[in-house]
Amino acid sequence: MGNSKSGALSKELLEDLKLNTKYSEEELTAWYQSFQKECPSGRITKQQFEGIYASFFPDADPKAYAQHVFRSFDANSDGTLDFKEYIIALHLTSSGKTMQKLEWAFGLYDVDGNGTISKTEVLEIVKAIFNMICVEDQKTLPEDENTPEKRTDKIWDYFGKKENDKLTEGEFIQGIMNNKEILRLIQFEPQKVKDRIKEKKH
Ligand SMILES: [Ca+2]
Repeated sequence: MGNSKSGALSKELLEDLKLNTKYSEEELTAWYQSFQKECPSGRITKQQFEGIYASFFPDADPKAYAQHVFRSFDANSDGTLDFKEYIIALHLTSSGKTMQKLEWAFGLYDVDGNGTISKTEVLEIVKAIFNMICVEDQKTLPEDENTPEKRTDKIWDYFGKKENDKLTEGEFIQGIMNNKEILRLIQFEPQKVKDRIKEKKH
């Protein structure tokens, strides 16, 4: 990542992002311009990132989820994301390529970063996801997944794991490939995020 603080989006970065996100040149250029305006330093802080999520979900509490997403993209843990990390953080979650998305999801769920996922870590992320579902929508969830605990049990059962077992990245990805239900349960209604981002940008 060059540290060009001002000016246009470099051709290299643009190509890279087009490849990684499926967004058009026009969209990326427009987002880059507003990013530059809001973050003249070229980096976005955790607080600013939380603010963006808060504006997407005014009737819910996305803070915890935003923090987890932020953590999973802040590779060097310096508390900021550059434009590339920011775009991927905001958009990979809703529209990335499958394998890339699954690798990212593993990092999201591996809260302590030790290379495996425990049931407690699943529950932590599922709780953060529940905070983003407004009360009205929560009422429409199926009986066996309408609390973070139930949903976590269901996910853990699908993976065929016992209470204190751990999930490796390989098992995580394989499990999701084998059972589409898991993917639905581990993510926050991606279509909704996508719609909100669209509403916001246009
Ligand atoms: Ca872990």
